[in-house]
Amino acid sequence: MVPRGNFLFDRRAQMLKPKQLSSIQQASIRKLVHYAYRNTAFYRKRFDDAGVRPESVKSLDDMSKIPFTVKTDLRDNYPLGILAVPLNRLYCLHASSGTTGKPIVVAYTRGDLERWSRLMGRTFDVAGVRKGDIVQNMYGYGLFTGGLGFHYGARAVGAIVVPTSVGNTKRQLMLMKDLQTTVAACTPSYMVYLCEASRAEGYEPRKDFVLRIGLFGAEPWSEEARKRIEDSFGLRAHDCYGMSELCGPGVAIECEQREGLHVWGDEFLVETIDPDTGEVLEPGREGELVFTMLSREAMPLLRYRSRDLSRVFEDECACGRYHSRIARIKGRSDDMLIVGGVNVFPSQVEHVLMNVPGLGDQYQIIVSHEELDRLTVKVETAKHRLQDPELTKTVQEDLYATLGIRANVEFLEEGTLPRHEGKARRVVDLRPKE
Ligand code: DLL
Repeated sequence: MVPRGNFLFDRRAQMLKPKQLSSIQQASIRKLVHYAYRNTAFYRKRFDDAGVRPESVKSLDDMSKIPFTVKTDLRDNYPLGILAVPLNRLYCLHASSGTTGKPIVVAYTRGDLERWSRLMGRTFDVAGVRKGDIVQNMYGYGLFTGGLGFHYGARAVGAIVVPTSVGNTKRQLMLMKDLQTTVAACTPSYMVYLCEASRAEGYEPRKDFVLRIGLFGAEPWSEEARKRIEDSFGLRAHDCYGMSELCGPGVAIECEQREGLHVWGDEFLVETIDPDTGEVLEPGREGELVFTMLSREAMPLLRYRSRDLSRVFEDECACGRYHSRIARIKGRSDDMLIVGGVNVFPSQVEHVLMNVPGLGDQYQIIVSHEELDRLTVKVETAKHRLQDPELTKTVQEDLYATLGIRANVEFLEEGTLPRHEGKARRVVDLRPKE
């Protein structure tokens, strides 16, 4: 039996009051702006070009004076162009999982690594992981921040970490049963796949496994996927958010209320902007999240445009924490498909498909162009329903109601579509590139 109780790792930071949070942020932002200006040629030039003196940023009200940093700034300064410390102060490097071109390299000093471990410790703690829990860490170990990030978090709270990394599904399931794993950490799409794979391997997930907590993130997922995972395994699933540029996972986590993800306000400032105009939006309005990491040493990042779309809310959470929350990520603005002029997020398609009884968990979205843009949704179902006109009609109508465009629907036999071990790639865009 796992020991329970009010452990509260890093309690003081978790329970900071609004006034304390805002005074930390006010003091940190002034320090950070000077630090970045003094120690990086990149920010010195960025500020000078914008005609902003570091001393003019006196408080949070002056945030909008600070120019944005974007992904291409990091690419253009590959590999270590925004470094604010000499090389001999670095402890570790990671890199983003970019699919095209050069990756983004992220550098950590010893202090940065300690801070990241502490943030991950809070992530585990908030989700209820305790000393004695057995954590099967199925995020990829390597350049990707998922594997080591979750490893450090498990170590921080004193849980037992099993570093299985990605893949080898049969062995994952065997160890999950034999070691009596209590915490699963992986991408939500892989966990959905584990539901299917465990049954195919003859396991009865609720009987054979004793999972009680899931830490899922690194990609958008839906409430319906959460329900499928929870119903299959009888665990409680928490959404975890982060990105390589901001240290990795550990930026935001759902508490037991699961009404948004708390962003640790003593380390991150979060704003929402209109992705087209850059205008700062009021809390509650949907837009692109922009992050400033307040005490990063190796690689300061000011007002970093995440491309992730969400909302920020600052009202009190029933859990008693005052760190503001972001809503579940809707998707990345650069993952948004424009099909015949209509905006389509892959997460909306998942939401529809997972609500139709009789469909499998795996799907693919194909966009093609034959005179007009065409959207085809391929989804797996049972053999006897492959030609079911009623099912086709239901899926088409539900997709139309949600997306506002007509989609072709193709049913495929179970086991046909590719399975993913890390981040799922659901979209195939066959349109000619301009
Ligand atoms: O995915 C870090 C991470 C690892 C987060 C494990 C959570 C768990 P990157 O590979 O740099 O880092 O990808 C960052 O993934 O900008 C989002 O678009 C997406 N993402 C991350 N977490 C979530 C989430 C890691 N909970 C990019 N929901 C981010 C939706 C997410 N999208």
